Amino acid sequence: MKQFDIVTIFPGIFSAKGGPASGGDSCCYFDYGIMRQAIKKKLIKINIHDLRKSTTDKHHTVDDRPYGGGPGMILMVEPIVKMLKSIKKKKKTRVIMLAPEGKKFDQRQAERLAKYDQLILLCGRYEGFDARVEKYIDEKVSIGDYVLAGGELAAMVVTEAVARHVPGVVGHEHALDDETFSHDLDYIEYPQYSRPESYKGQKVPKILLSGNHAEIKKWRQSKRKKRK
Ligand code: 6GU
Repeated sequence: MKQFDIVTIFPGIFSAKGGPASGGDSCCYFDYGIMRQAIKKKLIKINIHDLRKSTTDKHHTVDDRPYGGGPGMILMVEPIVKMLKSIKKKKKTRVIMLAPEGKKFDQRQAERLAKYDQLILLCGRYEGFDARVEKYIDEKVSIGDYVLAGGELAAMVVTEAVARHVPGVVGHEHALDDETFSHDLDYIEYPQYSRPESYKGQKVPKILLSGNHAEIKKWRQSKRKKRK
């Protein structure tokens, strides 16, 4: 069982009214497809933590204006440290801050992070975090060179990409051992077709209907393209 603990000021993004992904009955992203199955089979566990629950003032303040001035608000250090303390740590835990200035996430990073028992994912909002939060994290991760309003989408991306490396999460129909399915991201996979055999003049290549598996394999290899 691999555990993901996502810390956010918008828990509803992940589980409206605490959906099945977090033990309730409404729905959100992780309540579908491979992620839903992985949770149901107890291969992974995803906990969503509302940062506002770690505040001490009556207004549940999580953000404040930066010293020295400047636009926007930043996430305060105290609620975050309090939250990190309250999340029970597994043996091998990694605390990750999702931030656009972080190290670029890719398939290799996903494989690396899959080696931990637990990932704590801190979602930023506003103009970022109080710099003193950095002492409490292990690394910063970004999902690409563009700016998002917050780390929540990035946390979803990281969670799914890492979860796919947990044995049993990706089913046999996508078995990693079939060489034509070798997840070599330098290549674009061969084109695939399903019914109907002919669609508005576009026909399924004859070879795929031949039943000749050796020839089909050869054809598919020939159709794989190097990615730009
Ligand atoms: Cl992790 N956060 C934000 N706010 N924007 C991003 C990102 C993260 N990764 C790419 N853009």
